[in-house]
Amino acid sequence: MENQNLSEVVISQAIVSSFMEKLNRYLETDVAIVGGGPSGLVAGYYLAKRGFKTAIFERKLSIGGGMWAGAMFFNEIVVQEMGREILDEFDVRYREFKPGYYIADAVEATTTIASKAVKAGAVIFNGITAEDVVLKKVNGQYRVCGLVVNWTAADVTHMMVDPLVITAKYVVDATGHDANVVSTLQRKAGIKLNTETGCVVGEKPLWASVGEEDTVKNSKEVFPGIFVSGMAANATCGSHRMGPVFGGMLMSGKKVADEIANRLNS
Ligand code: 48F
Repeated sequence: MENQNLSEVVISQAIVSSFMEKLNRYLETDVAIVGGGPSGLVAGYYLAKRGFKTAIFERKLSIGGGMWAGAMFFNEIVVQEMGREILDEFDVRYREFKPGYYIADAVEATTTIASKAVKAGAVIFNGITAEDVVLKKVNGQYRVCGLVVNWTAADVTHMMVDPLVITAKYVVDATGHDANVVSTLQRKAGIKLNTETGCVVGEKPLWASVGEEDTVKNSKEVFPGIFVSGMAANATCGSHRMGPVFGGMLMSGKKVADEIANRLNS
């Protein structure tokens, strides 16, 4: 076979035009999810599968958040009975370790869940950080209406570069332990959140069973237009971390997707 005479210009044109077309398409979206960890990816999958225009913004190059490394780099994850239906839905292989405790390869779980989310139609923008939200008065009430995003590279190097805006009917804070988006919203706007104290309560020390139950319970709309999921839900509402057990994370993403889908359909 003859060597293809490659044009560097065509290669660059393909990337630039294709990315711009994608970004343009998602400047207005149904749901903007911040964080491509397990809860964000699962939420993205269920929303996209239902036909909603869904974008996931991940500040790192790699998606998967805390799921790649299992625990202390032992790259296996534990999923309890509660999350087994999600492993089945995504075709992640697992085996029973003890009754009610399932073990899966962390890399298979991460790559398979991410792949299914993308194939369902969720578009992932990696290397992009959500630095703020769009907050407007709609019918006399403040509401989150989108995200303010910038290249992570600009953020890390503290370059003064103005951001772009993604408008969204709903935003999901799936940023993990820091609950970055909701914390920024509260700090800047001083608004009252739907939590016990009206503020971001903060994460409590590790308690696996309570943390796992709560992460699903706490996955909800905490201010008009913004939901929290996964560890961000517990950090926002003041519950425990749970360590390397992932059923709650996965179910939390599904719950948020179900609730947003109901709102968008009503
Ligand atoms: O931390 P992460 O995996 O969140 P999660 O989905 O899952 C938590 C578990 O991994 C684990 C646990 C389970 O037992 O406790 O920690 O709740 O993923 C959060 C993702 O959000 C990204 C971050 O890089 C990570 O991939 N992220 C955080 N802040 C931003 C962000 C931001 N401002 N903009 C974009 N991405």
